[in-house]
Amino acid sequence: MKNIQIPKDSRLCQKDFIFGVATASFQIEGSADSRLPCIWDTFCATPGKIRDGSDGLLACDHVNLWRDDVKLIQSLGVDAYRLSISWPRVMFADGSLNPAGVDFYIQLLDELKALNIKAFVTLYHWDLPQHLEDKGGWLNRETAYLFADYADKISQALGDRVYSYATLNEPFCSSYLGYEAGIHAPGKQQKAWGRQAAHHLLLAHGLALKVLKKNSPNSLNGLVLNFTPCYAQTEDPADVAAAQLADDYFNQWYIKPVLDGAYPKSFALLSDSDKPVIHDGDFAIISEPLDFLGVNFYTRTVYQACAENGFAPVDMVDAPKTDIGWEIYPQAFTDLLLSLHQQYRLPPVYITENGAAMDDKLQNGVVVDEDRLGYYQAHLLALDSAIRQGVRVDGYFAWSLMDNFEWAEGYLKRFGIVYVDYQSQQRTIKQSGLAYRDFIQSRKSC
Ligand code: IFM
Repeated sequence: MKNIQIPKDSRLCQKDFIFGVATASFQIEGSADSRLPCIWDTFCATPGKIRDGSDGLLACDHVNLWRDDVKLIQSLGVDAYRLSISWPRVMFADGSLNPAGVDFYIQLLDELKALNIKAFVTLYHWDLPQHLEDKGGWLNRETAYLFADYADKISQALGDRVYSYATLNEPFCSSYLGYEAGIHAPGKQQKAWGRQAAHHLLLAHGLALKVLKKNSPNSLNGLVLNFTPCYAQTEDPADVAAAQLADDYFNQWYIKPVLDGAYPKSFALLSDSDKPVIHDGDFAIISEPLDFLGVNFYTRTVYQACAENGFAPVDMVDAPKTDIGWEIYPQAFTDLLLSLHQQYRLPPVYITENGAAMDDKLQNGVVVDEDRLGYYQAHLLALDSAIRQGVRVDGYFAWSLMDNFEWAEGYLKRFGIVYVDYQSQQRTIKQSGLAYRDFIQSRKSC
């Protein structure tokens, strides 16, 4: 297969449907010396935390190569580029803006604007300044207010350059993986900490969203959440209840407070010592109306009942998987969008991340990643199906523009539609990237 084929009458083929590519600051920028240290610098420097022992000091050297990278983005013919701003690059520890860091993003955004590429900017994609972690990080309520202050200052500085702001990327990962499971920075491990960090992240989102709406009323201002739909292994009521519980814990926990102003009912199952401290008025802040919801989707998880925990994931041994071990199950993408549409009054949705890690090989100057191309083909059709069934989706971003630092996996997993040779920093558009480009191009000429 060499092409992406979507029926011509699909919403995805309309010219105002936005197609883009996405990255995040710590994963591509490098030049750690020109910003303050963040929690991922510390985590990378802790032996055993990153599978290949790597770090983000150079990454894709985007801070130096950004002009070429913007040309690369332009060559893909996309409508939009989703990037994140590094909080520790644009702010000093005293809370004032760092002019050099701000200038980097201003130049980048100006270049995108000159090329008519819409900028989707995320303010927090996990790189918390280390000096804030030293004061408790997301366990400290004050961090939420400092985040709103950062949102205020940076959005004023960036003026009208930003088409869309997302406050946070995937608060599930920052809170659960970072403070409960301990497999992401800052590597803390306690259920109560995960729940408290989640609450403070949601609070930070609500506070910052209000600020963004004031400072940048013409931008689409919202939040990006990741969803891993939960399926029961069997129809046995115990397995069904287990999947439901897991869904509450991993998915609904982050969307329900934002859209309904409350945690899921299973909040009541938490022991008192695991319940987060919630102040009067928090839910009113957290449920500030969104202009858009960003949905990140990669895979699903199947659950069975488990006496100890309530739910336990089942390894789908024979299922097709990506190189990171995630099951390829596009039907879950359709199911997810339909279930969100049924459960909530959704604002317009953008698919802010979707993609696959594959074991790519650069041979004779080309990367033949038919497996990734197949993933995109199947997931775009799954998206088309959800839209045909009534879900409003206005855009789609491939994760990722290019291979980059994949968190605890280091550089071992490649998610890009562009291959990065980390020795030479040479970029090569993979077959999937060429197909994505050709599909976008064909749509424009309809
Ligand atoms: O690379 C990450 C990204 O930073 C957040 N969403 C999931 C991607 C793949 O793991």
